Amino acid sequence: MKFDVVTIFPRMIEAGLAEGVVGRGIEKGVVDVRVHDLRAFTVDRHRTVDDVPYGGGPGMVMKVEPFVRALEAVRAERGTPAAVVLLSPQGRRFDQAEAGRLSALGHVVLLCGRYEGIDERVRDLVATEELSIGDFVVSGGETPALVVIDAVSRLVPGVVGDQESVEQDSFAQGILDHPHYTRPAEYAGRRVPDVLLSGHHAEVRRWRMKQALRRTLERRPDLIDEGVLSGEQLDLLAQAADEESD
Ligand code: 4FV
Repeated sequence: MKFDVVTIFPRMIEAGLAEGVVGRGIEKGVVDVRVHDLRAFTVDRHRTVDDVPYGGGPGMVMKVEPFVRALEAVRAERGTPAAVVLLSPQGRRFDQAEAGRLSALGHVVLLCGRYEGIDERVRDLVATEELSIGDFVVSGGETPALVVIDAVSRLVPGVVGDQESVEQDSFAQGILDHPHYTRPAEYAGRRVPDVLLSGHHAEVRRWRMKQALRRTLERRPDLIDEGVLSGEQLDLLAQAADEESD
């Protein structure tokens, strides 16, 4: 999986990718991230990437020309990407399904904004799509870009050691994750559920599925799509619902 990130803060991206499974995925060469400093695509000696907004108002707007030149350079150096994603609050909501879609594209460019916003012509001339990591405002597109790279890279075979754990991730099955426990078996008077100490793998699997469904029902009923649940899951969901109502 290839990523090209265009930003005025390259070190923020490099630092965010230096550790953990994504960092190891990059070391293993399974994920290939190239970071491009937007200022390298300016032509004035002040390396200007922003300017005052037409129509007045607070703050600054990022100029279109540096982004256009940056994309030309990415195409020349790395080939034509399958998608050029602008990270912004105006984008489509990024979620696990979007991560899956991007992970199948092979080569994605991520454009990071700063200041009040980006000249609209970047959307028309450079970006092929726009993604938001949520209905809140952060100070730049770098953190959203790191969120996208992390979530997508985990789906690239060979990045997460145990692929099974990716399949069991929250949302991978469209529902929330089940509770997890490790030693000690008792802490502050709280014992680990006996079923997890029983060694009965089938009962453990059913308990975990039921807990995941119960938690989803409680916290994110919007995620429950009975159409995709198996017969067993529907039974467990009904049991969880009954227990909720008791
Ligand atoms: C954002 C988001 C986000 C808006 C102006 C950066 C900021 C500043 N990006 N999902 N939420 N971006 O808040 O993607 O340029």
